[in-house]
Amino acid sequence: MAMPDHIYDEIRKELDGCKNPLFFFDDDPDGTAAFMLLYRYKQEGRGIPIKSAPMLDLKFLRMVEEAQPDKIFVLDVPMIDQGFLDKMRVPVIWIDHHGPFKRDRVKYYNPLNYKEKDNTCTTGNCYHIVKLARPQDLWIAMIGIVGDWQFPKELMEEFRKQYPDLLPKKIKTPDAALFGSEIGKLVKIISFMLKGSMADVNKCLQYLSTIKSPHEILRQETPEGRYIYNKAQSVWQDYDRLLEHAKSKKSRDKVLVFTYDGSNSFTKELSNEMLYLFPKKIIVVGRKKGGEYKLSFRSSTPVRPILQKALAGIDGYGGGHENACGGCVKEKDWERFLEQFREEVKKGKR
Ligand SMILES: [Mn+2]
Repeated sequence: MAMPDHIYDEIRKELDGCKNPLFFFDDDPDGTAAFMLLYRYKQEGRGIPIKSAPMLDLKFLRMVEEAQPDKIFVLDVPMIDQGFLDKMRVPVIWIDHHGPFKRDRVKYYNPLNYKEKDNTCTTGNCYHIVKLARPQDLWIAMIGIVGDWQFPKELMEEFRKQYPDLLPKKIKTPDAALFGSEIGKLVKIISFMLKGSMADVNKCLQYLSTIKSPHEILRQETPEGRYIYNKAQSVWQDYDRLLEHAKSKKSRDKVLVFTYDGSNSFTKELSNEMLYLFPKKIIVVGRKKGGEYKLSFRSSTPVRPILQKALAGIDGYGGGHENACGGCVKEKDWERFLEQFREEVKKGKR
């Protein structure tokens, strides 16, 4: 286990000791599955996915005022603005596996603070919090774990026993699970479920909180499962079109850049799949929106240090994991940023 047992107990007590929790979570499979696990356990409160930027800041103050929570949980969100924490009048519990960061006025749980290099995903940690009460939610945990390219042996084998059709014996690596199995398909469905209008996303989240088995979605066995499946299908078509486009991009050096204009944010999903298809490249996927590029970086070697150096003198920011991170760069600085990025990649090779 990534964190000591008593830590998981401590977080469970935080959950037990509140009546109306507000959950902020990253809108990817890891953040969403982490929220689902805690929400299905608690059966109270509400959740708000953090879309478009990997940061919880004062923009979200209004939502806190509306929800009037007695406790706030922040799941899989890499950054919290100290200004936001200073304004909170209720306890804030932050469970994450990025950074680690230092912030005041928050209870911060990160496996990296316990074991060096243990970046067990937020879902994996949340499963340890609730598993005794809800062992039947292992399939929910799998969505976040596989979605974050992780493959913890024991849990995977347990899941394989429960759902051999979703994770066949031959699948032994996270990328094979993500891109070549039914559990991987479910990860994509949940990813795509989170696109589009907030009203519809909330409806899907509400449905997902009642679903008992992954087959309800994959085989469309219940109205709730079918709704989520169909919603994902329509988004999937947009995604496939962009993926085809991205695959046709040629790059002469190590860096493969693909940018697009569009209403849906697919940078995480596209960059993951592009790295799977082009494992030797450093993948940069950007979506142009409101005068800036929202970016995802993927590489089989550390890319975060390159990103951080390339941001020197650039109007933008970035962060995340060593090999998978995100960022944002103003349009006016985009070309210069790319030059600096390529330059840093070259320097690294020398
Ligand atoms: Mn994560």
